[in-house]
Amino acid sequence: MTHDSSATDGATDETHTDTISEYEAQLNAVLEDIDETPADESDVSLELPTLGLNRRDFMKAGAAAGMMGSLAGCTSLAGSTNSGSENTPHSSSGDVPSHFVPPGEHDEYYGFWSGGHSGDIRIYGLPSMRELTRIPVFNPEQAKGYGFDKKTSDMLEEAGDYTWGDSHHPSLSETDGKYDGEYLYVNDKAHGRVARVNLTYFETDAITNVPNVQSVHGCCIQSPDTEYVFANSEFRTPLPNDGRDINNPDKYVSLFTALDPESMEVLWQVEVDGNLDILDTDKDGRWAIASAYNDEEGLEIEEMTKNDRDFVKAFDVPAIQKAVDAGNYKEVNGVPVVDGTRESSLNKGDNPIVRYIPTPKSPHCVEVEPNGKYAMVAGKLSPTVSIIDIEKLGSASDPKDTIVGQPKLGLGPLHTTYDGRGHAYTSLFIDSQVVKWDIETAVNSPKKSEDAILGKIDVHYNPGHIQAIQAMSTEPTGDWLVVLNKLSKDRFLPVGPIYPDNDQLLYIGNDKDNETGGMELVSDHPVYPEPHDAIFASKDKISPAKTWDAADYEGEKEYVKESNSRVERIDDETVEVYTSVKRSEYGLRDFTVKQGDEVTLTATNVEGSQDIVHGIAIPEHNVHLALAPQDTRQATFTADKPGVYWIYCTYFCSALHLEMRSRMIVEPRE
Ligand code: K7E
Ligand code: CUA
Repeated sequence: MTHDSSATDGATDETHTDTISEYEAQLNAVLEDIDETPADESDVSLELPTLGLNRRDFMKAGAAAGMMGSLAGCTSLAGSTNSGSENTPHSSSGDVPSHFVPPGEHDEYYGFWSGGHSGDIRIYGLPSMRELTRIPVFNPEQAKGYGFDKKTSDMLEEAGDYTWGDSHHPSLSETDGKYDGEYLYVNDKAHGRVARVNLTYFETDAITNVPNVQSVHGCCIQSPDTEYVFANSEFRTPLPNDGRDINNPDKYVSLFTALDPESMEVLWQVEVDGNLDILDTDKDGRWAIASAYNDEEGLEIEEMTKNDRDFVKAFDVPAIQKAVDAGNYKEVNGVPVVDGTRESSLNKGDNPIVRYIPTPKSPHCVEVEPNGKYAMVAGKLSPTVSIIDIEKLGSASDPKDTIVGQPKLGLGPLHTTYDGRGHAYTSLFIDSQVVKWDIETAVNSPKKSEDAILGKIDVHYNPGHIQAIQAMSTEPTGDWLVVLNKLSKDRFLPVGPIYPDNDQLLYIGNDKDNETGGMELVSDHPVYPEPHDAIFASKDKISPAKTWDAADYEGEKEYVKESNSRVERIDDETVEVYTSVKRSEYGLRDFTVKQGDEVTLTATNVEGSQDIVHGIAIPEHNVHLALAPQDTRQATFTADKPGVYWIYCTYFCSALHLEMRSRMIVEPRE
C-alpha cells in the first residue's frame, strides 16, 4: 500500500475553526457543571438553541428533565413483572388496565412485527402500540443506511441481489423454551430466503438464500433450545428448478429445510407430497409440524381444492437427522435432500420420518400451545380447528388418531394463540371475529361441537394472525393480544385506495362469563401494509446495545480515529479514504480524488454518547452511511464526475449539524 501525496488529506487538527473549539469548550464546561449526571447521558442535546450563554440553563433543565424521566422509567421497571398489568393505571371500567403509557415511561413488552411485502421487521411497544423502530431485512432502507454500506450491501447482494422481500413469520430464539433475546429469524416468501436479526444491535446480520426452493413461508426456530431454524417452501417446483420437468408437474416438490441457527447454513431438506404452509415445533425438540394444502398437487385453484382432505406433516427431526448422518439422501445443489414422500422407504414401518395427518381441506396454520401438549391446525376452508395431541405423534399407529378434538368455531379460522390459562384464541377471517375457546373442553367434546366456545368478539376487519404476549414460548403472560386485521375500511381517515391494515389490541386478562368471554377491544392502530404476524417478548428479555462496541468488528474494519483520518492512494485508480466522525465535524475537512477513481470510504463515529448518530451523504453518488456511536461503516463508489461535492450529515446531531460538512474534490483526469 502506497501513500500517494497527490491525493490531498484535509485532516489537520490545527485547522479547527475557533467556532468549533469554542462550542466544544462551552459544552464541556456546561457538562462539568451539571451535578451527578454522567457526561455520557447528559450531552445528548440535539438542539442547543444558540451558542450563547443561556445554553447553560438550557442544559441543566434538559438534564434534570432527563433524570426525572429515567427515574420514572425505573419506578415502573421495578414494579413490573411478566404479567404487565399490576402497575398500569386502570381504565374507568375498572378491570381493564390502560394501554396508555405516559410520556417518559416505557412499555412492558417488545413487539416484533413482520412487515410483509415491505420486507422489514417493525418494533412496537406494548401495550401502547407505539412504533419504536423498523429493522430493514430484505429491503434496502436509507434512514439506517441498510444496503448502502459495504457489510449490508454485500449481504443483500450475496443473498440474491433482490431489492425486496416478503417477511411473514418472525421467530425469537429460545433457551430452555424461553426467549433469550439473541436473535430473531424471519422468512422471505418472495425469494425463498431466511434472515436473522441480531437483537443486540437490532440489525439484520445474515440472509440465506435457500437452495432448491422458490418460496419460504412457514419459518420458526426449534423449541426449546434453537438447535435448528426450519423453513417450509410453499410452492412446488422441479428439483432442481433448472429447466427440467417444466411440463411434468408430478415431479414438482415442496421442501422442508433445516438451517443451522449460528452459521445460517442449510443443513438438509426433506421432500414431501403436497404444498407446505406454516410451521411450528413441539417444546421438546422432536417434532416440527407443518400445515399443508394442495395434497392434490394441482396447478390451479380448482384442482388444489378438489379433495376434502389435506395432510398436515409432522417431521420427526431426530429421525431425519439420523437418516442424513447415515447418508440416506440425494444431494441437490450441495444440499442433502431426504425423501419424505409417502412412498419413501424411510416412511415405511413403525417409525416414519414424516407423519401425514389427515385434516379437513386446506388448513392454514399450526400453532403449538405453550405447554407443548397440543398443536392447533386451523381449518381456513373448514369452520373447525383440529387439535393434534403431540404425544400421540410418536405412538399412534394411525396418524388420524393423533387428532383428539375438532371444535367448530366459526368461518375462516386462520390462526390461534394462547393465554396460558387453558384457553385458545382463534382468528376467524370470514366472520371478522376472534373466538375464545377452552382447550380441554374441546378435547372432551364430540368433533364439530361448539361446546368449547367461551365467547366471540368482533374485530375490524378480516383478521389473519393473532398473537398474545409470549404465546409462542413456554411463558405466556395472558394479558394482551393483538389482532392483525387485513382490512381497515372505515376505521380511519381515508388515505387513498391503498388502505392501512388495522392492528387491534385486545385485553384478555379477565375471564368472564359474557358474550366475549371477557375479551375487550382496547384500541385500533393503523399500520402500513402489510404485516402478517408478530411476536412479543417482555422487555426484560431483550437487551439492546446502546452504542456499538468496536471490539465486535476488530480485525474486520479499522476504527478510524481523528488522528488517523487520511487518504491513501492504492494505485492509479483506487483510493481509500478514512475519516472519523463526531458532532459537527468529519476528521477530513476535504479530500481530493481523481475522476474515475474507485473510492472506498471508511468512517467511524467516535462518539461515546448514546443516540448521537451521524450520517455521511455524498450528493450525486448515491452514497449514504448511517453511523451509530462507535460504529464503522464502509462504502465503495466511483468518483466519475469532476467537480466539488459537499458531504453532509443526515442525522440532526447538534446545533452545528448544518455546518457539519466535508468536501469531496474530484479532479478531472486529462
Ligand atoms: Cu396466515 Cu403468511 Cu402467517 Cu399471512 S400467513 S395471515
Ligand atoms: Cu452529524 Cu448531523
